[in-house]
Amino acid sequence: MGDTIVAQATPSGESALALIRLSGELCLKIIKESCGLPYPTPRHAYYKKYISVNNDTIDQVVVTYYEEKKSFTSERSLEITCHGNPIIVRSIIEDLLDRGCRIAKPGEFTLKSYLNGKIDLIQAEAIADLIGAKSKIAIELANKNLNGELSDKISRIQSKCIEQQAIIEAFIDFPEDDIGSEQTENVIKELEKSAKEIKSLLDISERCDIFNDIINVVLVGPPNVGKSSLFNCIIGNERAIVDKEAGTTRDFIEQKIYLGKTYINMYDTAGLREAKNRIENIGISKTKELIENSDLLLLVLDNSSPYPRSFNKEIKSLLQTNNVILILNKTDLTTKLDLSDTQLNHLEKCYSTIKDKTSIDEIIIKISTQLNTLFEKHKEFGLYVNMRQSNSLKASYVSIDTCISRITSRIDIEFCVPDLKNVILNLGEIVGVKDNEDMLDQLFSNFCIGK
Ligand SMILES: Nc1nc2c(ncn2[C@@H]2O[C@H](COP(=O)(O)OP(=O)(O)OP(=O)(O)O)[C@@H](O)[C@H]2O)c(=O)[nH]1
Ligand SMILES: [Mg+2]
Repeated sequence: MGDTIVAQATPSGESALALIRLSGELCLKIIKESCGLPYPTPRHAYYKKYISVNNDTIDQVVVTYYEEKKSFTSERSLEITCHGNPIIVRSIIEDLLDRGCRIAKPGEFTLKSYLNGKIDLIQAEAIADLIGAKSKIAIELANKNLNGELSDKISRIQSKCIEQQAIIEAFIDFPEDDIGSEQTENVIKELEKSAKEIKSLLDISERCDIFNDIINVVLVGPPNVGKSSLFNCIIGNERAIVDKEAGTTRDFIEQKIYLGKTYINMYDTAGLREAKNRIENIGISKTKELIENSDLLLLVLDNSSPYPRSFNKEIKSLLQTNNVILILNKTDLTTKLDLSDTQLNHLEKCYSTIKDKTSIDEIIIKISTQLNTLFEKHKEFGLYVNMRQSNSLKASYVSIDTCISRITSRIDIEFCVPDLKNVILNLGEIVGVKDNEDMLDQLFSNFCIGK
């Protein structure tokens, strides 16, 4: 009999309710003995007292039983919803351990589901992606993978390659067939089609990084232009120190916020200038690192001061990224800024003053519109391909390319079968391998406990 595993599926800490999840043979015995339900109707929610092995009532719970083959893991499963007090959760889990269960490893429920053939590897990964998604579009794409869209596409390419392998093997077995025949041309055509499809999935994977990482939005500009003031207004909290003295912010400040349809990391940074102070210079180097890793820059200038010519040498690095919003701040004061003979003049401008909330709201709308365009570009591809999947795609692309060259050049044609087998194997690995324990351990260890 395999182990029966248990874990809290909801985050720890106080909450209205908490969910404890079990999978394994002992589930039926446990629901009978702890909740007095010897013959539970599967998928029926029962409101019961949970009684411990020592006959103490731990809590009033809602318990649901799932029969074998019809649960997420394909094993007998139980879901116990108790009140979200960590002491209650702990008491129930300790009681379940006394009854013979063991604590689940990270991702073990999903691993069981995969090993028992309920989902493939792409779908297992999609579950982790869905939980960790930082934006609505990332959720949408993870859901598509969970529904099997990517798996279907890869399986279709794989079946086509298997068909072509059979045809090529027939050529080799019956060499009297003319190798230059129409049939050979068809094989090349079919393989080229598959190669193109693999390539297009690879192209998608290169643009998928945005879904793995949180978006970085960085406020930059000369000192004293109002970056920290704007930062505080955007995040809705007086986090950063604001002062009339230039060079106030030295170490950058980071705040995670939900804006538009995504989580972003918003950064306030040290003003860029030729500083004499050593610590300020360290801050400025950090600002430059953040600029390099940014997805969107909010370049702030003071609309009430003449353009600082010394800022020109900073501009080159700032404009290397395509995503810049130019904010002209302090519009409540008299305009003295003139950008007409600067490289910034062509940028779309956004006017603001911290004294007018509407102007701040407009900046927020601009940021979310810009982020949405960034995402929409990715959404067009309609699918999500992660790094592991992309590595296997790369390997299959190399093999299919070699295979096509061998057939086209009519040399070493018998060696193209191992190439094609490699393609098929690598595509198969994307959807699932069951005999690579190290790979599975590594993949599922990134999951949270209880999933
Ligand atoms: N009148 C006016 N003053 C502003 C506005 N925004 C900021 N200030 C003032 O400008 C001064 C500098 O503001 P900060 O937000 O500290 O500027 P900063 O760009 O973060 O400056 P450093 O950290 O030194 O690079 C402060 O005295 C603010 O009160 C604005 O829209 N209008
Ligand atoms: Mg500042």
